[in-house]
This record gives sequence, structure tokens and C-alpha cells, in this order.
Amino acid sequence: VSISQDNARVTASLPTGESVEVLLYGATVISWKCKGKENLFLSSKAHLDGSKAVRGGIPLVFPVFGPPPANHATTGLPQHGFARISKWEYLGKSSSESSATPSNTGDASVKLDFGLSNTMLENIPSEWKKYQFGITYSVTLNKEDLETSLAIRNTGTTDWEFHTLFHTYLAVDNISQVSIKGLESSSYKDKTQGGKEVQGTSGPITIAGEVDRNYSLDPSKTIVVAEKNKPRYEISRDMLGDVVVWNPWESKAKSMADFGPEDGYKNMVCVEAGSVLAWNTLEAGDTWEGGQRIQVL
Ligand code: TA6
Repeated sequence: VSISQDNARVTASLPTGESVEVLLYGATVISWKCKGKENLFLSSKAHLDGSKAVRGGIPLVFPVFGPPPANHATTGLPQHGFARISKWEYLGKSSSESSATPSNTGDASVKLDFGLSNTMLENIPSEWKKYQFGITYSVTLNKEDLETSLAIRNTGTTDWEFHTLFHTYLAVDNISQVSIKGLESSSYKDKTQGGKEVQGTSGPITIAGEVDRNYSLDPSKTIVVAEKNKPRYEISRDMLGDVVVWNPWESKAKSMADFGPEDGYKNMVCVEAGSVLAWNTLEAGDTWEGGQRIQVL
């Protein structure tokens, strides 16, 4: 395992060639190479200097998904909250052997830990500034998959509630040949139609225009993203009962200054594992843990 870090990012790679790159800004995974391919989409115009949430990779959504509601503790926060626009600290790594590899140099996987707490935040423009929290975010690079998991602790004396989600931009060769399996029978809230509830379809989901859907799907059910009917990614979830599927398509992509190239929407699909359709209450002193695993098939 080799790790390199500077004051802006941490990169880890396995001797077999897999690698992951994490910006300390937002603890945003901006690259994950596995099976010889880059598996995350990163806009060519993404801000990587901490001036704006990263357009691509795996931005972290916390404590609120979407535009914050009125008359709520999150009112006043930016869309998707402050986690993805805060400077996290790198807490270190741990690598582990696997029985499969006789070498005892821990070459089978590496776990990178990142931390954020309320004491690290500047000017929170909302009631949230009165809450205390500590988050440990673990990014684990395995030979065939990437795991991202959160341990969110309420270190204060009052309960608070939150949403959290991994806003994963998966790389695809051609969106017109993508089908998503596992969600088809579920109904969803269609954000392109004002959040209207739409019944599920029978066949796999395909994308031929702007898609912005919020599904609830039992975490025990995996999601497969296929290209030309060949499965490419399998997403497993723990404690994350909601899945957002998003592709901005042509005009929305053009309207985002940090989305490039203009036709980049053809090479990405966001499949976002989260807990966002209802508020999660975290009692003082409690810890919430959840995560996702994305396997390259
Ligand atoms: O992916 C779901 C979503 O909420 C979309 O509605 C769209 O707004 C997207 O997130 C991107 O949001 P952002 O704040 O990163 O531009």
C-alpha cells in the first residue's frame, strides 16, 4: 500500500494498481481507479481549490439534502449542507491483509479516515451552530470495490436531526446504453415534476433525458448499473434506505458553470445512497453509522 498526502489531498494505491484520491475539502473522493478504469465522473470544470463543492466524485451530503426547509434548524445552510464544503482533517490509515494474499504487507486493502467536528466549522448561518457533532468518514479501497462509511456522533446535550447521502457520480461510457436494475418496481418522487409520486416500471431504468428521482428501497436490496446489459457496478447499502438517481441531461448540464465538458452528461449517472426522505433523529451521546459499498463487476 502506498499513501501520499499533502495539505490538500490524500492518495492511496494498492500494489495491484487500484487507487483512490480524496480532497480534504469536503473529504470528497475525486478519483477511484479499479480494474484498470476510472470509475467516478469528475467534471473538467470542477472546482478543486475549495472555492465550491466538487462537481463530481463523491460529495458528502450532511446535515440536509437539497435546499433546506423553512423553520428548521438547517434553514440558512447551503443546499446539501456544510459537509462537502468544509475542510476535513485526515486522521490516518489502516491497511489489512487478506487471507488471499500471503504477503504480510497489507496489500489487500487500505482504509483512510477523515474527521469533521463542529469546532472545525466557521460561521454556520443557522441554528446548527448550537449543536455539537463529530463525524468519522472512512474510505476503504479494496481490490474490487470501494466502501464509504460514516460514523456520526451527537457529542452535545440536545438531540438533533439530519439527512446524509453519498452524492456519487458514477462514470459510464455512454448514458444511452445504461440500465439500472433493482429500483424498477419502486415508486419514486420525480423532482422534474415537482416531486410528484410516480409508480415504478417493470423493466430496468434507462435514461434518455433529465432524471432526478428519489426512491425508497430497503437497504438489503442491491442496485446494479449495467452498460449494454453488462453489469458494471453493484451498490450495497447499510442503513441508507433511500436512493437518488440524477442525470442533468443537456440543458441543465449547460446551465452549470462547473459542469464540463458540455456533453459530459453522457458519461455519468448519479446513483446516490442516502437517508434523506425522512429526518434521522440523533439523541445526545448517540452515534449513527451507515455506508455504501460499490463493487466493479
Ligand atoms: O442529485 C440530486 C440533486 O439534489 C439534484 O436535484 C441536483 O440539484 C443535484 O443534487 C446537484 O446539486 P448541487 O447542489 O451539487 O448542484
